[in-house]
Amino acid sequence: MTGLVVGLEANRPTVLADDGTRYLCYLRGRIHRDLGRIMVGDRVSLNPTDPGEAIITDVDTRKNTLLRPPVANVAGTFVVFTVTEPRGNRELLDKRLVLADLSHMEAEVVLNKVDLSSAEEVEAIRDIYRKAGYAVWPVSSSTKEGLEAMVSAPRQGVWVLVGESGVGKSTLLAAAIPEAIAATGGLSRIGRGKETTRRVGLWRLRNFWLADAPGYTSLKVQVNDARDILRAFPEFALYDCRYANCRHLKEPGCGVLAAVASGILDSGRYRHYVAILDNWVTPRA
Ligand SMILES: Nc1nc2c(ncn2[C@@H]2O[C@H](COP(=O)(O)OP(=O)(O)OP(=O)(O)O)[C@@H](O)[C@H]2O)c(=O)[nH]1
Ligand SMILES: [Mg+2]
Ligand SMILES: [Zn+2]
Repeated sequence: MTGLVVGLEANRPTVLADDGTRYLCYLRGRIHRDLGRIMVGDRVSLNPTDPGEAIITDVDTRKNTLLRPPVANVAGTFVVFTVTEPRGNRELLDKRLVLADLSHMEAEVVLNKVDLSSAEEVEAIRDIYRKAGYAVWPVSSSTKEGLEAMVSAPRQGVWVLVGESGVGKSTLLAAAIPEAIAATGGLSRIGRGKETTRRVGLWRLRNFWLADAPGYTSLKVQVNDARDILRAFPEFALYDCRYANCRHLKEPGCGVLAAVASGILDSGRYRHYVAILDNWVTPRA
């Protein structure tokens, strides 16, 4: 049978088999040597041994991995952003959206703390990211406004909350999966300071899984091709450029530059695109 690793306690994986049964697992010899490498989110083959216990015989090849928190096969990230308290840095938001794309993950934008923000500002940001093709969820983790709409949207697989410190990732987790907090006696603090722990669990939320540890993805990557960055700026493709391979920097007849100049295209998104190109793209020699 096959299943999904939903927990990892003292290196013993808990697997939810496809028939709905939970097994506390051991790893077989060959895989045992790679023990450190089994992760929540892994798809595995297993053979039951005793009631509630099974041996893992194989681990599927991963689609991608996140290191903080350690989760395999991440389908998507919720990039949490706040308009106020703290005033969010939109360049970091755009970087996280690019990173998700580069890692073959979907991304959705969560605008948290709407109870503290001006409705106009929230609507302006929402509009920019909707036009860029992202699902945007204005929510308040405090009042739970918008939370139901966010969690009940159709999506599949394993999702992780990511974002800057203080935007409310932990509060959002507690609001979305109170059982997780009750079960663990607090939120896991993976990869932060001295409290680093390997514990991370997956919780079923409607039609997807949510990791109970937020992400602090490193915002440094190396990319060879500007087109890999452009995929995360799909709204630029709405404008026609003279050259098919236009990078929208200084090329004559660039429709993106014209759209920014006339104010149709958000200049922030454009500036961040240029900054990301500068920071991350190393042209092939
Ligand atoms: N008013 C209001 N406050 C919120 C909301 N969400 C979170 N907060 C508060 O914002 C502060 C930071 O929230 P956390 O959940 O700790 O933020 P975090 O993203 O987990 O921060 P780090 O763990 O440092 O990365 C806390 O004081 C929360 O109570 C919200 O929707 N509205
Ligand atoms: Mg937190
Ligand atoms: Zn162009």
